[in-house]
Amino acid sequence: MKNNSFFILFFATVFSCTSPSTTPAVDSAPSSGEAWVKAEGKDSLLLQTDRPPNLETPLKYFKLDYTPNSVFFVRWHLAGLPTAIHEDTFRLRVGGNVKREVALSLQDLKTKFTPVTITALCQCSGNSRSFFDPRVPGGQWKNGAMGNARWTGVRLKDVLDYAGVKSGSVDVSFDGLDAPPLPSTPDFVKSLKYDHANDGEVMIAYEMNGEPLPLLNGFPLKLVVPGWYATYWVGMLSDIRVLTKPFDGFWMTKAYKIPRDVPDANESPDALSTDMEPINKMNVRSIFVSPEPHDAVRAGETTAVQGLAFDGGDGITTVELSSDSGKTWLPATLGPDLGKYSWRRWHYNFTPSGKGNYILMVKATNAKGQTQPAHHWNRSGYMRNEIETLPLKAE
Ligand SMILES: Nc1nc2c(c(=O)[nH]1)N[C@H]1C(S)=C(S)[C@@H](COP(=O)(O)O)O[C@H]1N2
Ligand SMILES: [Mo]
Repeated sequence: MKNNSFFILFFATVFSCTSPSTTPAVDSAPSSGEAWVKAEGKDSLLLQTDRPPNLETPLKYFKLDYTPNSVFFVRWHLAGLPTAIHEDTFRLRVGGNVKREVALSLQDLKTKFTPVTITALCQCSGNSRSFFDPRVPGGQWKNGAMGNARWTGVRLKDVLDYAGVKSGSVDVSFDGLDAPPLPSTPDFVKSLKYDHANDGEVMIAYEMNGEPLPLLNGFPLKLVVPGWYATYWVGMLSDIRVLTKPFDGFWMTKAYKIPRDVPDANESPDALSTDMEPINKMNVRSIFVSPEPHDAVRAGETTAVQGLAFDGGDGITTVELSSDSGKTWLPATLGPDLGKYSWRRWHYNFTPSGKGNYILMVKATNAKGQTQPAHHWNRSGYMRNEIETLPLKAE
């Protein structure tokens, strides 16, 4: 039995501007104005909200290929979270347009189906929203609303086959054990088109980086939708329904909508789109991880710059940097390819010729030739992928 509490403030220490005490492998000082929180089962994370728990991963952990479970970001919409889930009595129900409704125990999932493992980036649609200009409402995440992990579990397709999907199926919906605190708030339920759900890649994970999922990341089961934004990665997954009509729940029809057929959902504040569709595949993006903005570097000496690049699964082919406002671009060295749904680390040696202020820019391109816009904005602060800049001071 997992018996963790979600009421972070009663069980955790919130502290401002002090260094976290854990994980010495990658160190850097927290910036001013940040609140750190140590939730049950987690090391220190950046606090967004405590009820429901929304916690951000500090940038320094992105120097690692895989994001440790102890510092993996946390994002819940509804404050009604179970404080304990019993492994023995938990059941995953599959119903709707199927030949037989089934209720699977964790043991059933681990023994009746072939296990699969995939490395995939789990990125919140609102990652980096705090950098939008003009500012937009919503969780003011920096770059830490994402993490890269090895997910182990079973193919959703195998579970659907086991229940025997009947003809006429169009959508599949996914619900978790979290519940609205008030009946007026709609329950968090997401859906995928049946063909997507049945593609053999979408999976039900019971392990993350070789361990059971932390309760705060959706123990005991999380839907993994490789290449798609994390809003579809339903945690504490308990109910799957195969539907003969398009799913019309709030979290698909009202929330998480983007302008239809607009590259990167990039819109102008003066001309908002009226034709909207549900958010879906991740776009091409790259970020700086180290040094951090305004860090001092040495004039005439080489600074090792590193960061991350990722997309929705077509694969990053090049990452380039510019130190002259985008007039010329030079390639970065790509790190190991951990799979097409993983992020890819990159390295670049930068030598400032003399003292003064520098601004580096980074952009990635994928196998489809898709790259990043110079400016990016939309009203919801989703899918940020503007070419990022890093200000540095050479001394
Ligand atoms: N049951 C449930 N699953 C959920 C959510 C939620 O509120 N409830 N939030 C989604 C969103 S928007 C994100 S970004 C990811 C976050 O996953 P994490 O908490 O493991 O980081 O969970 C997704 N799955
Ligand atoms: Mo999210």
